[in-house]
Amino acid sequence: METAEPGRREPDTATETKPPAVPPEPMPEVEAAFEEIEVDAPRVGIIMGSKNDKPKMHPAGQALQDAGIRYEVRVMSAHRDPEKVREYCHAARMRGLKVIIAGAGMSAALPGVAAAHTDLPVLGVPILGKNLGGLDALLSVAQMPPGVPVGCVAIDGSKNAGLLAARIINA
Ligand code: AIR
Repeated sequence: METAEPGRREPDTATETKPPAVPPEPMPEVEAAFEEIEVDAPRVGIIMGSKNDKPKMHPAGQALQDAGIRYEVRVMSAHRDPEKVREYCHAARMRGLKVIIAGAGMSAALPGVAAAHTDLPVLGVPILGKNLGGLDALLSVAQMPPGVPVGCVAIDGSKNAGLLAARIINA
C-alpha cells in the first residue's frame, strides 16, 4: 500500500487554479520586420554618378517599365560617395535585385566599382560628357580587368541597358 511521504503534498489538480490567461504580448521586432517586407521589391537597380545623369538614364527605366519589371533609381558617385556605392552593392542581392544598371560620365568608375562589390550582373552605361566625345566614359566602362565583368552598352545607350536587363531577368 502506498503511503504519502510526510511533509510532501500531492498537487490537487481539481482545486488548484491556473494562472489567468494573459493576452500575448505584441512582438514589436517581428511586427517591424514583417512591415519591412517589400512585396513589390524592385528587380533592377539603376544607379548613376550624378543627378545630372538622370535624363540620360531615363530610357533604361522606360524600357524596364515597358517590360513590366520593377526598378529603383539611386544617385551615387564612385568617387564622391564610395561608401554609399559599397553598401548599396553589398546589399543588392539580399534585397532581391537581379541586375544593376550603372551609368556615369567622364572617368566612369561606377559600373566597375559596383561589379567589384556584387556578383550580380552589372550593365554599364557610358555617358557623354563635355569633352572627348564620351570616349573617356566608354573606355572606363569597357576596359574592365579580367575577373570583374561589366557589360558595356553604347555611349548614352541606357535604353539597351534596360532592354538587356529585361532579357537577363526573363532568360
Ligand atoms: N561622375 C561623378 N562621380 C564620378 C564620375 N565619373 C560623373 C557623373 C557625371 C559627370 O561625372 O556620372 O556624368 C559629371 O558630374 P556632375 O555631378 O559634375 O554633373
